[in-house]
Amino acid sequence: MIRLHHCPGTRSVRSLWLLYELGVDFELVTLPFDKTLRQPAHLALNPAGRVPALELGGTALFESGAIAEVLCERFSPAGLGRPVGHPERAAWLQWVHFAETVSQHCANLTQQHLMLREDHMRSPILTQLEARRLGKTFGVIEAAVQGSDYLLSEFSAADIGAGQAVEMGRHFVRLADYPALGRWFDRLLARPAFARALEGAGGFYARDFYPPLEDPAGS
Ligand SMILES: N[C@@H](CCC(=O)N[C@@H](CS)C(=O)NCC(=O)O)C(=O)O
Repeated sequence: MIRLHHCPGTRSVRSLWLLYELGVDFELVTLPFDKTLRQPAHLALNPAGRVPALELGGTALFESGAIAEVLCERFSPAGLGRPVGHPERAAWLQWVHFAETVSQHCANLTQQHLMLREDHMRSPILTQLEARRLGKTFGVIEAAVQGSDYLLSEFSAADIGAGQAVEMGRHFVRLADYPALGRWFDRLLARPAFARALEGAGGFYARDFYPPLEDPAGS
């Protein structure tokens, strides 16, 4: 039995997209992005009170990179995954987990722009710094996909992790500044499994783009 606990528009899109690409049977539990994640029933699956959480044969996994590794190992070792001994194994692992280097800035920016509702709670400096640091991670992907369709020789779970992170990040850093990344991202968006995994995500970000906040006049 495979059951994914998911909130639309969040990192669990990563696991959902992968499950759709793998074409395996699974049950989807869609949760609101609120205190539901702090309920004992959810904490029993993800003790940090977050998504994704994946129930898989009697265990619960709660880290998206580990979920990608385990699902690929089991269902697509040399397709969406890269098995031990494969020449692209190390690079595959690195990109699967680089998704979190991108996502940490998306999470901080989401918190600043969306979750902190009062202006006095927000830090313009933090939004400027985090947007710059997110842009640097986009630059790393930009360099990797110059002249190639995907992060590795073929589409893989590495593109899924990083692609989902860029989907969040594009609300804070303009893709137009990263043309090769933009073409790679359009290629990913054209995949039916990605479009399906993004269903219902539209409500998460109220705006298409959140520029860094300006410093208050005189400070
Ligand atoms: N490193 C974890 C991060 C999971 C995570 O922070 N998920 C966010 C959604 S993008 C969450 O559930 N946040 C709820 C909260 O912090 O209350 C992973 O990749 O699975």
